[in-house]
Amino acid sequence: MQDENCIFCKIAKGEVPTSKVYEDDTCIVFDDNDPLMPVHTLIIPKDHYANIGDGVPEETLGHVFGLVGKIAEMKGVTEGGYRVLVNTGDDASQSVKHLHVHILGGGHMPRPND
Ligand code: DGP
Repeated sequence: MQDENCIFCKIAKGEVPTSKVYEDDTCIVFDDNDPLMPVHTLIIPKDHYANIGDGVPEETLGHVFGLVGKIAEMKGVTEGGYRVLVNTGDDASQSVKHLHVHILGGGHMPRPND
């Protein structure tokens, strides 16, 4: 399942270069190109789902979220802490309509309403 106009599908297929952190059969993980924090990394399934509510198989969701701790460790943010974020839809300002999980860290982050 791919969307030929989707930038993250192109990254998943290796058609667009990116700073890859990790890859397996189901997911690719790469650094965000507009980082909000010193560590800002995205985990995506290779298959195209517009967002977390777009019929993503539980196995795929489990795999995506199961990678969070491993990637946090690889990026060196386990001790200091990190934030896991999934923007979904327009009210959350989701800009790329392909499910992605942000891992943010490397410094203190206030709560969104602080
Ligand atoms: P969101 O607002 O949750 O949809 O965040 C999408 C993120 O994706 C945003 O932080 C910037 C990042 N991004 C968009 N296009 C590219 C790209 O081509 N390469 C990389 N590495 N990141 C991208």
